[in-house]
Amino acid sequence: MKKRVFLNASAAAVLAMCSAAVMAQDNTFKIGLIVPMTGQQASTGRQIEAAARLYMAENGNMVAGKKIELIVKDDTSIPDVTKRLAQELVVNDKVNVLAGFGITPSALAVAPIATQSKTPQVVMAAATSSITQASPYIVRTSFTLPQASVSMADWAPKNGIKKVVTLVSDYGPGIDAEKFFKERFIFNGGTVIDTLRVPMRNPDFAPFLQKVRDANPDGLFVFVPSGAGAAVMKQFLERGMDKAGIKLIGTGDITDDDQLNDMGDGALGVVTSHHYSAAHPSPANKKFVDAFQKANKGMRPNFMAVGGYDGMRVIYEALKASKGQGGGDGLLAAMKGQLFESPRGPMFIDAQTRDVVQNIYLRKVQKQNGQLYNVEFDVIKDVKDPGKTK
Ligand code: VNL
Repeated sequence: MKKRVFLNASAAAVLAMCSAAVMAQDNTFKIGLIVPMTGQQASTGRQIEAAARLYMAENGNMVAGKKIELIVKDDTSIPDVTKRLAQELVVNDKVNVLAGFGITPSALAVAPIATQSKTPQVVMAAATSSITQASPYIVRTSFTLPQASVSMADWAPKNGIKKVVTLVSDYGPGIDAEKFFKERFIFNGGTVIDTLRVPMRNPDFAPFLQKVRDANPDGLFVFVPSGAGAAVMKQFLERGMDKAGIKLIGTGDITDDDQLNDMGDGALGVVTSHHYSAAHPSPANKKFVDAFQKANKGMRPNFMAVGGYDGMRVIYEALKASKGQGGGDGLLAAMKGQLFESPRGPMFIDAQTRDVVQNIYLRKVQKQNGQLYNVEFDVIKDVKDPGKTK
């Protein structure tokens, strides 16, 4: 009799455990974060992962009764790898959201998977305008190159830079930067003497910079992806191009907060246009930067980190609003139209385009507390992606 009671009790316990396991599975909400953690874009993955973990530490891992699980995968910035990882995450892990995407080709490689599986794809880094048109399930929390570039094309000719050469990485975001800078710059009365494109992988900037030096423009407009800016800056200075009177300008990718403080005083005075600076003077940003540095051995967050942090916010709030109902479509609907204060300033997910509308700041590299920062001195408010109106 005693034995039988024991058996029954243990059977009940096993049953309870089983259903707890099933429940736990049902109650898990999985985010598959695919980023480059190694290779040329490793800093992008490091920044985004750190920011995603910070967001979770600050906001807990229970949302709408579900336990959030973050699955991080390294795609080494190879689009075929990104695609395979996304497939595995959707089919095997049954993730609820795909997120990350360090470079444009990786974001584009996953778009068909997002569409077929009706899985929201939150692009936290890649910034070619057309990405959001590759799938109705893509939502972007980073920026677009047209968005950042036109503001520089408005600022430069008013500030003595009338003849420029452009130098961009030869792929999606670089071509966007070149096109939108050039069009607006010429519209504003400027002259583009030459448009140079450097290979995206293992670029050698030297021969291109020599060409620029010989052309002797007022300014050199540069776009290179996050992680490559320091190399351009070094060679620009080594060639004495600043001393020759050529002003280095560009989108903020070149004075990336991840590298800026190590670029040396030669970077002082460089003006760029971008959506995020670690020096953005708002209480929300101070709190973000302090918490990020505290959690990451003093690492300064860059614009990739803020894209990751805000991307997590968009996912959390969508899950809350849809109460975990409605699957991918329910989530997507709740991502559209989100309006909130980011560490970068106000930001908005345009419901029509699923792209980010945000302020673009003009910033100058200056010293604050002995460190180099992009110090904001002007703002163009609520900029929509100019690439979408074409
Ligand atoms: C892209 C755009 C990548 C801007 C970046 O860094 C960047 C992209 C990795 O769309 O590939 O700063």
